[in-house]
Parts: sequence; structure tokens; C-alpha cells
Amino acid sequence: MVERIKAVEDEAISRLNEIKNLQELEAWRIRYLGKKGLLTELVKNLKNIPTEDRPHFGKNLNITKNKLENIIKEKRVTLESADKEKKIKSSAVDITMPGKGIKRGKLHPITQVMNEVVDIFLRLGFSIADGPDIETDYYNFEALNIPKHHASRDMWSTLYIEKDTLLRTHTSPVQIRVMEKKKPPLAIIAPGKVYRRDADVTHSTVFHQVEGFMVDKNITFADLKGTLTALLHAIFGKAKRVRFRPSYFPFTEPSAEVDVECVNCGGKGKLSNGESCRVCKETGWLEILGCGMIDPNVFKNLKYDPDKYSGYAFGMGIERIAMLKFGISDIRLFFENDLRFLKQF
Ligand code: FA5
Repeated sequence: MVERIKAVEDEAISRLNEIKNLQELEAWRIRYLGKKGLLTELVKNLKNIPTEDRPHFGKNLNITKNKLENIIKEKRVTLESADKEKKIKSSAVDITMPGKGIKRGKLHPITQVMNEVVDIFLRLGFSIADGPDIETDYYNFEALNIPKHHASRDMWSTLYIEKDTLLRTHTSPVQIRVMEKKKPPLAIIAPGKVYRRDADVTHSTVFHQVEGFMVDKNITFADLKGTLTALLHAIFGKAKRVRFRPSYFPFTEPSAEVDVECVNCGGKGKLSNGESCRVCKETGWLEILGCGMIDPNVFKNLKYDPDKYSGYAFGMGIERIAMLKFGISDIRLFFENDLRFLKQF
């Protein structure tokens, strides 16, 4: 009987060394100490042993049982802490791993320039107004002193929707919409999309304008020139050459256009290889805006007294400003949505 107890103990201890996890340890416990375990069977067997020998074997069995129970306790603690460690390791964050970059979107270059222009005017005290992209002939032309069949309508290659409904060709109709509702003093800008049957390196079918106008008593051309010069200096700095050139618009008198030195050829009209500059068409200048003093006929349509009030207005092309600012030689690049182009801004 003593040998049998010793054999069970030896086997249990040698198998214990092979145990690697808590499931295996439980199987081990059941095999030796469970209800039908090898050691338990030996205890049950005691009743078949002569009564005088029982205390001796009983003591032996108890020693082995206690020994195995202590061993299993220790082993359980070791396995449990190894298990815990493993779980911590597998769920831990490796702070030495390179992080996943968060890709940030950027504003489109036209939006950037639009925001810059709008910000400058807000700082100068202008307010923002809005008008519809689909306009009537009245607001786009007639109220701006451009009657039907007037030759100056050719200045705008208009996209008509119906006979008297069109995609606005400029932001100037917002002047009328505002002045119909409000009385001077007015200092308004109207940023937005406009549409024309135009397409080449400096002309797009859809493009953006910022309209601006100021109406009050004693507003002069000097106010217009001062405001636009402040804007041009803020956008391009003082080094870039800028010129005001006399021009014609039916809704302003006198009228002017503003040109900025062409960035594509540095204002020379020709490229370094002798080819002519297709951006400025050899003029050395790129036109960015039209402006002038609001024509008294426009005021009369709105029942403003032209003897009492005067005002200036301007309309600038945001894509043209962006071309000059970023050195872009083809306006169509802004609308191709090529990420290689857009990511540069
Ligand atoms: C006008 O649209 C007038 N409404 C501007 C104005 C407002 C004059 C108030 C006087 C008083 P114009 O057609 O020249 O004018 O256009 C103004 C600017 O828009 C141009 O100087 C140019 O910078 C830009 N532009 C014109 N056509 C295009 C086009 N197809 N693509 C991109 N930009 C254009």
C-alpha cells in the first residue's frame, strides 16, 4: 500500500511539471484528488485493510494528499499570474509603433482665395449679401441699364434657361436686389458662382465673382480706387504691378478694369523660350476686375435720387486672382479635381 501511495505521488509530481495552463491543471486535480481520483480511490480502499494497519496508511495518504493540495495551490497561482500577464501583453498598446496618420482635408484653392477676399472686405466694414444663381433677365440685364437687344449684351455670353430666365452671368444683379430693399448708406459684398458660354486658359464656364458696392452721399472714384488698392496690396503685396485702365460697363460711368502683371511671363508678354504668353495674350497683364461709379440710370430704376446719392461698384474674378497668386497658367486646372494639383495648396 505504501508503494502504491508513493507511485501515485511520483506520477502526480512528474505530470505536474508538464502542465502549461489552468485547464490542464484542473484535469490533473481531477485525476489525483477528484471524487474518483487515484488518491481518493486509495482512501476508499482503506476499509479493506486490516484495522491495525489503517492509521499508518491513513497517515501516509494524508501526507501525500496535503502535499499534492499544496503543490496544486502554488501551481495555480503561478499559472494564473502567467495567464494575466499574457492577456495584458496581448491587449497592450505598443507605444513604439508608428501611429496611423490622420489625413486632413484642405480647402480648395478657389475657396481659400474667396475666403481671403471676403475677410478683407469684412475687415473694411462691408456686409455680405446673396442672390440666386438662376436669375431673371430683368435683374441680370435690364435693371442694370442693359435693355433688350442692346449691343452690350454681347459682353456676356449668356446661358439661357427660358426666354427670360438665365444662369446669372455676373454677381451685379445682387446690387439691384439689395438696393430694392435697403436704403443708403450701403457697403455690401456678394460672393458667388456665375456662368458664361466661355472656355479657354483664362475663361471658365462656371467661375466665381465677388461683387462689391458702396452707396452713400459723396462717394467718389477716389473711394473706389482706395478700397481696391487696399485689397490688391493685401492680396498681392506692394511689389506686384497693378493698373487701372479705362473701360466700359452699361451700369457704371466712368468705368475701369484692373489688371495685374501676368505671372506666367513676368509681365513681358513672351516666355523665356521666345514663345508668346497664352495667359495674357502677349499684353503682359491679366484682367481681374471691372468697376466704376454706379450709373445714374441704375439709381433712377431703383427710385434712388442720383443727385443725392452716389456709389461705386466692382466685380472681381476669383479664379483670375488665384491664378496670379499661385502662378497657375491654365484656369481649367482648378476644376479638374486632380489631387496632385490640389494637394499643393
Ligand atoms: C462683369 O462681370 C461686371 N459685372 C463687373 C462689374 C461689376 C463692373 C460692377 C462694374 C461694376 P466682366 O465681364 O469683365 O465684368 O467680369 C469681371 C471679372 O470676372 C473679369 O475681370 C475676370 O476677372 C472675371 N471673368 C470674366 N469672365 C470670366 C470667365 N469666363 N472665367 C473666369 N473669370 C472670368
